[in-house]
Amino acid sequence: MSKNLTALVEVALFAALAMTLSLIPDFMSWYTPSFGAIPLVLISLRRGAKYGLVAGFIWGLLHFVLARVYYLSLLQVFIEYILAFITMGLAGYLAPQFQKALKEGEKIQALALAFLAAIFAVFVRYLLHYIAGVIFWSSYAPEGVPAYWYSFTVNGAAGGLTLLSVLIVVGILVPSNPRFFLPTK
Ligand code: 218
Repeated sequence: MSKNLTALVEVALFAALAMTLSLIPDFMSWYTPSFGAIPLVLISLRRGAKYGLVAGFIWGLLHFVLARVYYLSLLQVFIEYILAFITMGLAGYLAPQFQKALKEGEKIQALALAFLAAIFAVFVRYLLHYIAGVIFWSSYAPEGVPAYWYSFTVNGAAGGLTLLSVLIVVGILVPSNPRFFLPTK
């Protein structure tokens, strides 16, 4: 298989894995972490931003296939199920520096870059959910709670827990299995 095709097959597999993890937990709560962010950051650090953004796009599209889209308006769905999921691939923009550090045995620097990539991607994604929360989800806020605060608590909790789960896995995988992040083809 050509390098391109190998990377694309991986992207499809990791997007599918992300969607599978998105089904946990199976009850509705906007406070829960998005475990699908874990494979998304991993494939982005392995293959770079171009493939990471494609993986994020597929992950978002799979929500439509499985009828897991919460629809309030067209713009809300575009922001939260297309844009927000694509942005998880932004982690891949640090992949070249991260992989260079790994190859040169700069373990601490590599880990720091991987963490930074994860923080950046999760932050941008949940910033989009925060903005959508203020604009579109304010009617779900409890009596007397302002929209900006309601959205901050919901998306801050979910974003924080999502980031924590990604950092734990990245923190284990980078030192223990650096070769995952250095594809040979
Ligand atoms: C305050 C609030 N409630 C709900 C949402 C919708 N939201 C939040 C996080 C993640 C996702 C994507 C599917 O997992 C969605 C639709 C919000 N933005 N704000």
